Amino acid sequence: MSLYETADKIKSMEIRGAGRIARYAAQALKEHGNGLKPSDLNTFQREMEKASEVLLKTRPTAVSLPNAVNIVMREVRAAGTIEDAKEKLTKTADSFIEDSINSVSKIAEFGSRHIKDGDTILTHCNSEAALACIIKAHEDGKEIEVFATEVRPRNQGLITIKTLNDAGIKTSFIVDSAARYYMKRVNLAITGADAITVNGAVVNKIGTSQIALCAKESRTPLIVAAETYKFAPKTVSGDLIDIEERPSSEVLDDSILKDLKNVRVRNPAFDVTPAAYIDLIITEKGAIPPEMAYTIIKEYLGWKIEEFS
Ligand code: RUB
Repeated sequence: MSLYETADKIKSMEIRGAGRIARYAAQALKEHGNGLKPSDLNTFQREMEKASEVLLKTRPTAVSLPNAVNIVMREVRAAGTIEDAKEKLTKTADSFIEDSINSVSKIAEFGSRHIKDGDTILTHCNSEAALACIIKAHEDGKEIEVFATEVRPRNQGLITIKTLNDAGIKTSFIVDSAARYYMKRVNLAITGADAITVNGAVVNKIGTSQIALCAKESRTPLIVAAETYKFAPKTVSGDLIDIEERPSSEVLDDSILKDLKNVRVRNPAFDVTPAAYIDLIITEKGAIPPEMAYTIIKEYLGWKIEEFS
């Protein structure tokens, strides 16, 4: 698949979910770079910067995308020759993809420890990391039950219930607005993340913050499962996470909307849950309280004050 095809598929959400987006971006950069036949290193590096821009423009919120691109491009920028650049590009992209897959397994292991026999868990959207924890707990022999939301307007909940069904986990499928109704029956909520800020706020699928509010009200713990590359270094120097607003046609058919002259459809794809509503963030390095987000950014994402001020 060409870099442009990957970019189109990320934009149309055929490739979606923060972890998958990051892995596909790394793979696209690798294949694109190896296919280039530049006359000199500068041209190669310039072409790779352009390719990075194409990927970065696809979706604005999941910070795993710029983090993956930066991890790979750091090596391309530091290379001394074209051969060196291609070798480093291949090596870094491959190891990013491998680490990403291993991270999900590690998160599953850590996450499963926080799930008890008899737990009823609510999950929202379709998160590979969150589902890995739930499936691992089931594989560890714990008797668990899941409530999965529908996730309007793109219905990612359908992918979630299929995965849970195939894993043999008893699941109830509910509309998004039923989250509070069922929260009293749930004793744990687990979601993924598209971005985590320096102050421990979690950006995830729209509706996550409402679920967090209901969870807090009924004293149900909320766990976020997220690889370290979902933490956002730029939030250290005050940058906000851009919240993607998607087309109105995802929510309401244009044929209906065209007669409603005073109506505008709003379709934000993500929202922000403050740290105070989150009990634990499970990363591949271990479980941390949201207040420790800065430590992850500093220790694992190579944040340096000079680079970001
Ligand atoms: C997906 C979403 C997921 C996170 C984490 O949104 O909000 O919860 O990306 O997923 P979209 P993962 O469907 O709009 O991409 O754990 O798989 O990275």
